[in-house]
Amino acid sequence: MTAYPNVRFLKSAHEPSQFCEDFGVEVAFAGRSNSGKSSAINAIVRRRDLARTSKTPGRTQLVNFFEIAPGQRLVDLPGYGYAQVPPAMREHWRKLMDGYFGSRSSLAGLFIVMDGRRPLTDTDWQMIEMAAARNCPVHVLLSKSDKLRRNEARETLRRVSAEIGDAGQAQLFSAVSGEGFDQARSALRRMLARERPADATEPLLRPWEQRG
Ligand SMILES: Nc1nc2c(ncn2[C@@H]2O[C@H](COP(=O)(O)OP(=O)(O)OP(=O)(O)O)[C@@H](O)[C@H]2O)c(=O)[nH]1
Ligand SMILES: [Mg+2]
Repeated sequence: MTAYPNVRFLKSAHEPSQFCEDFGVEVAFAGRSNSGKSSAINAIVRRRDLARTSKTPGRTQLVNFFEIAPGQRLVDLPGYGYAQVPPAMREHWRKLMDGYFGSRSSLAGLFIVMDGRRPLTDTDWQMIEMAAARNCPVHVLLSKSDKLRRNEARETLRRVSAEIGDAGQAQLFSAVSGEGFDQARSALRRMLARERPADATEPLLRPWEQRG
C-alpha cells in the first residue's frame, strides 16, 4: 500500500514563470546530475515511472512538479555538476534555481541526493548553505549504497553526518536494494507536516550570492 495513492505529475517548468502556484507545502529534491534524484522520488512514493530517470546525465533542465496529495508537492530539480556544460546552460540552471529558491514560500524541506561514492561536492555545499540561510530542513540521501561495501557505506555515512553537523541529517539510500526507504519516507512526512517558519517570506540569500 502506498501512502500517496493519488500521486501525479503536475507540470514541468522551463522557467520560473511556469512554476506551479505557490500554496500548501512542497519538498524539493536537489543533487548532482545522475545522483539518483528521480529514482529516489519514484522509490519513496512507490511508483516505478513517475519521475523520469536517465542514464545520460544532465538531460533534464526542467523543474518537475508532482502532486502527492492536495496541497502537497514533490519537486524534482534539475541536476548540477556534470562535466562540459555550455555556459548558456549553466546560466539557465542558475536562473532556474535562483527563481525557485528565491520565491517558494511553500518550500518545507530539501532532500539533497548525493552519490554515496562522491558526496559533498562544492555545489552540494552551496545547496546546504542556501537551505540553512532560509531555515529550510535538509535531508541528505547518500544514494546508490548498493555500490558500496558495507564498511565503506558506514564510514561514508559517519563522515558526511559529521561534516554537515547541525545543517541536516544524512542516511544511506539505494533505489535498487531498498535500503533507507522507510527512513526517507519518515523524513518526507516530517517535512510535509512542518509549518513554515514565520520569517520564511523574508528576502532570501541565494547560495551564489553568499560567498564573498
Ligand atoms: N546501482 C544503482 N543505480 C541507481 C540508483 N539510483 C539511481 N541509479 C541509476 O543512476 C542513473 C541516474 O538515475 P536518475 O534517478 O535518473 O538520476 P537523476 O539524479 O534524476 O539524474 P538527472 O535527472 O539527469 O539529474 C540511472 O541509470 C539509475 O538507474 C541506485 O540506488 N543504485
Ligand atoms: Mg532526474
